[in-house]
Amino acid sequence: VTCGKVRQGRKFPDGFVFGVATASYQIEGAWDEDGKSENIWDYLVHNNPDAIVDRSTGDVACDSYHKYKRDVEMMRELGIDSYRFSLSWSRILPSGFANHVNEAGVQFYNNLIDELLKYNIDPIITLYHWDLPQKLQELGGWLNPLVVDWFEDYARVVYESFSDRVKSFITINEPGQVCYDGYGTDIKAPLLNATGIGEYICARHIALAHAKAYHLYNNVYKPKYGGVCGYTFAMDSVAPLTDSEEDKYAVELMTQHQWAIYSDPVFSKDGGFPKELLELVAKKSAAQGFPRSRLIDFTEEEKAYIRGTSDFYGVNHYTGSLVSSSLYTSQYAVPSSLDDIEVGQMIPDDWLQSASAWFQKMPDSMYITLKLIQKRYGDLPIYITENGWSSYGGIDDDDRVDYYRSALEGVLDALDDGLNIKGYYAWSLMDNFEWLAGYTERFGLYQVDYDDPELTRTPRKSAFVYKHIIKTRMIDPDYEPETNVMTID
Ligand code: PNW
Repeated sequence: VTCGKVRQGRKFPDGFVFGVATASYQIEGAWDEDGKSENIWDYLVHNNPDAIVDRSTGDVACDSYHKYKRDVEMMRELGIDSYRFSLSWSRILPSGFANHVNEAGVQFYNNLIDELLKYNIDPIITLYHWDLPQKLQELGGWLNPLVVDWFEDYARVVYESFSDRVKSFITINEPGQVCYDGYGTDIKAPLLNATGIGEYICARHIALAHAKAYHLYNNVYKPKYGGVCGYTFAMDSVAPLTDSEEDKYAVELMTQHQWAIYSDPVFSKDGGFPKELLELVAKKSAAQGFPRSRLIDFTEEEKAYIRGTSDFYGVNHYTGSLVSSSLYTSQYAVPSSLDDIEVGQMIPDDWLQSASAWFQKMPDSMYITLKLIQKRYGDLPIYITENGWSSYGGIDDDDRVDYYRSALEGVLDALDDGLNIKGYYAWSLMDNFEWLAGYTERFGLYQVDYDDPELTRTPRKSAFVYKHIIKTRMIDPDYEPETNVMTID
């Protein structure tokens, strides 16, 4: 692997989309305003404050509910083409169900969309970025098979409200993080920690829910308005520890565990869950005395229903690891999905550590990740729907600048190889509520001053560098911003 390789003069193709991404709970605040009800993150931060590193909440966050015009102004400063944001389900449907639509919630998003369109910024909506209405969680959330219908009902309200002006939808952000982090472990709300059980039940329902929402868009709204509907996955770059066949197989198993269990049902030729994973979990489950496998396969009819239900592949990429079965230790809970695959991971010491414990800078990881998609599913339209670096704060964010430059070099390398990459969204427009890490980890191109009641946003060095890349459509490794004053060009 090469690190920091730069070939001068390469340009991003015409029509390549540059954007920034955010998510509702992480930026909006206004947690109980204008009829919004509690979601699983509101519930977690209010009832279990110790679960958040700095005991903070998203009650106010960046207050984008009130400051959205400033947010759009920042996007104009950056010169981006497109903004990816998510909708708060409990703001639109306070009961969780479609019996009552909260018009004030819909109005907020209408205002935001209209402000974006006024300045030619293309909105791309994520329907679900982790903030399930708490009332639905009390009914089991993503573990209740009825969630498939609840999600379709919500999607219908979203499409009815916005698809006249919004042409791109993403059903769900990172099913793996919803299922594994939220139900199979305790890394995200609702912290269920049903290891080896919750993630597999959820994996089934979330694929069906996505597919149902896709079919609805495809059958009813696409013919009327045009537009596209896709699905976004978190992908680490997984590489073998050694060249051995065993370690290559470990890469395949880790891939199946991390993301292919969610994306194969939609993108693989035959559909359904990955074969090896199905077999391993069935075998382990039997040995553990379970009367049936903890991972329930789809029926043939379900497989056909889910297969092919995405107009593009959305990838959120940050980090990577080296994997090997020799790194597996029996420290994992039994049952659990890491115990099911018996693969371990390691991070070499010389990969730069970010402010997030899980996040080190792996050389060439963007390129490797994009090639993994191509290898598994062939050539298909790809959007990089998130990518960015975490720091502890501060305006001179040289590590973030380096990270963006190398990731975007990786995108250019992949474009050179003929991959159909259509756009790139930086995570994130500004610092925001970083889930269990609260406000201790900063991902923003703009710094947010949380001590200031105005929540003033200030551009970091990386904001000027990203702006320059967008404007020139090239990566200049030597570019240094001459000013710290942002303007709208
Ligand atoms: C994303 N990984 O999650 C989320 O979509 C954002 O909401 C979040 O703020 C951002 O990353 C930063 O954490 C991730 O496997 C999911 O390495 C998975 C990984 C990384 C980030």
